Amino acid sequence: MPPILTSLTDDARIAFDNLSDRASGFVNPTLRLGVTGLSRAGKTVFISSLVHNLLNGGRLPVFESVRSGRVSKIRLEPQPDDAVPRFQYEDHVTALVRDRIWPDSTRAISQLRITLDYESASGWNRLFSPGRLSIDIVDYPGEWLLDLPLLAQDFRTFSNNTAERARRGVRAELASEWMVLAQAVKIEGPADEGDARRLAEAFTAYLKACKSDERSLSTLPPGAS
Ligand SMILES: Nc1nc2c(ncn2[C@@H]2O[C@H](COP(=O)(O)OP(=O)(O)OP(=O)(O)O)[C@@H](O)[C@H]2O)c(=O)[nH]1
Ligand SMILES: [Mg+2]
Repeated sequence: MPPILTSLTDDARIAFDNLSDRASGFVNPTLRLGVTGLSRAGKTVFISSLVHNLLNGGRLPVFESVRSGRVSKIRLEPQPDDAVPRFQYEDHVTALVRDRIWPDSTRAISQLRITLDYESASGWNRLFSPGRLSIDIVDYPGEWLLDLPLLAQDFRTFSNNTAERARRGVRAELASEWMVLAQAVKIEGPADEGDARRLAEAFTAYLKACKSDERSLSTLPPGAS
């Protein structure tokens, strides 16, 4: 069979399969939705709030299919990846709605599956069974975004950049203890575990100070935890 005909036949077969799958209710497409933004951008609050509104019939004026009543059922389902923890939606909502506290900064990736039953906007598709869409929403620590530029740096470049930044502006004040220790270390002398530990602790304290500083220093390298 010539290739064009083969592909036409394949397309027709796939279309037929889709149609019959759809008719028998087997089609359950899945969307994976990553919510991205720097640390403290509001990802965790946004996901908790969106899911809470979807599950409880909240006002979502720009979500046309919900507003027009085409979405008939919305529920949480077990998220499909065993290797990824579940987004602790219930804990976040309890903290936000009952305890009135904001979530802690996210420490690890997590995922939540929400499944919607809907009626298609197209009259033709409405002839078949209702549509069903699963959305896997992924939350992760915004801090990870700042690690991406590290891929392009070797350790020496990273160290030089970090030391240079620590000498400038507000950071100079917060980094002073680490800088004093670092300058006192005899680089040519024998390696000393005690020195290494003290330097690591001072560097961590500097990063933590940047993080909690009200002047909000957001572009931190890894190591604050
Ligand atoms: N007023 C108001 N403040 C918000 C809202 N969403 C987030 N915030 C504030 O922004 C902070 C960060 O929100 P999170 O949702 O934890 O931010 P995140 O993007 O998940 O941050 P990481 O987990 O560190 O990546 C909260 O602690 C609140 O102070 C909102 O809808 N309204
Ligand atoms: Mg978060």
